[in-house]
Amino acid sequence: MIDVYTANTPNGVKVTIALEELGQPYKLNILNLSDQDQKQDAFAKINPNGRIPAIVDRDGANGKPIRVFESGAVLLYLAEKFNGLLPIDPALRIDAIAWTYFQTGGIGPMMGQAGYFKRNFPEFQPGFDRFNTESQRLVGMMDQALSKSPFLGGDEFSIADIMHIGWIDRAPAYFGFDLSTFPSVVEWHARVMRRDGVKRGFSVLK
Ligand SMILES: N[C@@H](CCC(=O)N[C@@H](CS)C(=O)NCC(=O)O)C(=O)O
Repeated sequence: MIDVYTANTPNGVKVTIALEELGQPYKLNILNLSDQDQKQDAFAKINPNGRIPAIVDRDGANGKPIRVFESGAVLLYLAEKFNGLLPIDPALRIDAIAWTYFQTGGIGPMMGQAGYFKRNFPEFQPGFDRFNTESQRLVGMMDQALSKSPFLGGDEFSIADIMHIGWIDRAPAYFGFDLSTFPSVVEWHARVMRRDGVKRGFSVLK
């Protein structure tokens, strides 16, 4: 059984989507981020970075529980453990993993900071512009890739798509991101949101 520690956020939804898509049972622990549940000592043993999402696999390697933090690592762990959500072909597989890193190193922090400036320092335009411009460039890269294949990792839906869907879904409301200039991303968003596992992954957190 997998214990999931998460919340209703673009990073938090990744793990519930992955487990729903993989058809695996899990125990959901929803943390209250406003109450700082993620900064409590007990949670630091699961994620020393004090953030969600994270998991504990009660049946980890060598029969011992294992904790995994950082959403990219969590999805890789689940994909490998349950043999799904990653292409078998080595070239396609590493491409899906590259897009997974792209999300945690690019889309996540850039969109996160754009939203932060929009909400907290709306009068400081240079702060917002810096992160919004970079977000636009990164989504432009996704648009290029998605104009050639239905999913970020190629023909197969994979963890690469799960990493991005919550961010793309929320960016318009979060910081006024205009998706309409990225038609392939708009089509991909609709394609991914139609999947039953994706729908369930979002709805269990609402
Ligand atoms: N790189 C991390 C980012 C995790 C992250 O920033 N999570 C946010 C929610 S979307 C969080 O826990 N925020 C609460 C806090 O920073 O205290 C990952 O991909 O797992």
